[in-house]
Amino acid sequence: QEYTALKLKVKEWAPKAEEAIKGKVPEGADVFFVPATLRTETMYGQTCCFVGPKINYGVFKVSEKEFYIMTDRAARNMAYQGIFPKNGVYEQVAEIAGSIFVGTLVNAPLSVHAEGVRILPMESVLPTKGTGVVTCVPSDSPDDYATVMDLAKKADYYKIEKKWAELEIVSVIKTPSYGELTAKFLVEKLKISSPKDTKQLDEAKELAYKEGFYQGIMNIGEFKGEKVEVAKPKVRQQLLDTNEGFAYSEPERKVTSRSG
Ligand code: ZZB
Repeated sequence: QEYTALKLKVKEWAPKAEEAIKGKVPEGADVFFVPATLRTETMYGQTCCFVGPKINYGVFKVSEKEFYIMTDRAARNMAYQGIFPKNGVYEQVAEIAGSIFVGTLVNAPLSVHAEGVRILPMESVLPTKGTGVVTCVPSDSPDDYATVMDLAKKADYYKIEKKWAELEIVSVIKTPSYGELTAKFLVEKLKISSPKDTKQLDEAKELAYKEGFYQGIMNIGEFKGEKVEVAKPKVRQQLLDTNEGFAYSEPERKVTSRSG
């Protein structure tokens, strides 16, 4: 599985995260959350970035100036893919639970929300897939749409500010069957009422992938009007060229979908 790992630079730590990271990362170094995605063409629509609240994350040193946040498992894989300076070696400077990061403000490359997006909790993030960090695109990912709706509805319960889950959802891709907001359309059509409706969400994801890839037309950005099939590799290449992303491949996959 060839993913694109995206670099979301921390702009402002949540207070608890600031405390946890203090003294572990040199002054002036950049720290990035590193979600893995297969849908680079949707990055314009990022409205937040998810971590599993109960998952333990490592902060890994890539150079004196750059640190990445992801699971230990992902760091180990990356150590054999030329991402760290020495083959097979990766240095962890801190280990922090996902819940601690919630509220941290990060810069999401290409997102229309240039002011930054927040780190938010998602219960269904799998520690065994990708990097354990998931960027949120509620226009095109039914899981993400269902989760941001739930977060906004139960903001107090999740101990977040409601507005963090209510960033505008812009149209990224247009399709003949589902219109301008594929995820919203499918969540409503399949009567999905919570992120726990995993069976319907898996079905929605399948439908969204197919329709988006084969019928989708870009509705935003530099490649607006082009077919998704055509735009997808171009957006990816851009992210690689600007060093806002890098290729990450998962050597073996034990899990094929979020619900297992
Ligand atoms: C942005 C995005 C936008 C995604 C979209 C999907 C969609 P798959 O097909 O099952 O392999 N993901 C990555 N890592 C994890 C994880 N650890 N736990 C849970 N979800 C994870 O799914 C790959 C996608 O699953 C990735 O691409 C990521 O979400 C998520 F519009 O990134 B995606 C119809 C889906 N649309």
